[in-house]
This record gives sequence, structure tokens and C-alpha cells, in this order.
Amino acid sequence: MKTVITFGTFDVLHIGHINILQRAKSQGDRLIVGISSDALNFAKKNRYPVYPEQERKAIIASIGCVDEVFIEESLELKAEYIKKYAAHTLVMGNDWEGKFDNYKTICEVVYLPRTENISTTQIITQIRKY
Ligand code: C2G
Repeated sequence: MKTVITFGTFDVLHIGHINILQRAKSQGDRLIVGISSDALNFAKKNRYPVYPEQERKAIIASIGCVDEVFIEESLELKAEYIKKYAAHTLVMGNDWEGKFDNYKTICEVVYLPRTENISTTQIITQIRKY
């Protein structure tokens, strides 16, 4: 049984999120997803997500290819999460290319190409125009 772990905010769910989750799952048998907490998101992006963390967690948990979800409280805790869930592979989109290479000592690290022309920021901007 090969366990894959991935992390993200997954705010205002879109096809890019679904694509990466499905492709992450296809790297193994079990997919664990760490959902960035509201506080972590504020620290990273200086704004709170549109959907609160418990709703983002429930939405991601309801997706067929996802086996387990948890709240990611800090970027620095990745090694702890990888060990806790006994993950063999860490998957991230290639906007994070190279950023998590330090975890290659404890698991395989795979960066997958992002889905082009879609992002939460782009959706928010588009809705504002309506
Ligand atoms: N993603 C993608 N294609 C897009 C948009 C996002 O493949 N068009 C991927 C990202 O590369 C990431 C995942 O979807 O792997 C989640 O994206 P975000 O919600 O933007 O996550 P982010 O805020 O980058 O948080 O610890 C890491 C962070 O928590 C990642």
C-alpha cells in the first residue's frame, strides 16, 4: 500500500484542484490531503480564504479519490505530517518546483504540472467584474 500526501488551500474549488488530486492519487493507493489552515493562509497570502478551513476540509474529504484530510497548521511541520501518515510520496504542483526538495531524505517528492489558465485568484477577479 503506497501512501501519497499533498498540501494546499483548495479555496473556491476548481478543475486545477481536481486534476492535481486525481493525478496525486494515481501515484499510489491512498491519498492524504493537508488543507492549509485559515491562519496559515493569512500568513502566506495576507488574506483569509473565501471558504473557512472546516468547509474546505469537508469539500476535499467528499472527493472520491481523497482518503483522508487534515488541517495543515504550519508549512514547517511537513516532515512531521509525512512521518505521521507514513507517506511514501509528496506531490505538489510545479508552482512549488524545488521548494520541497529537502524532504527527499524522508520520501519521494514529485512536482506535477499545474493546470493552465485557472486559479482561485483569477476566479475571484472574474466574479468581481460581474
Ligand atoms: N494547482 C494546480 N493547477 C492550478 C491551481 C492549483 O495544479 N491551476 C495545484 C497547486 O499547484 C497545489 C494545489 O493545486 O499543488 C493546491 O493549490 P492551492 O490551493 O493554491 O495551494 P497553495 O495555497 O499553493 O498551498 O504547504 C503547501 C501549501 O499549503 C500549498
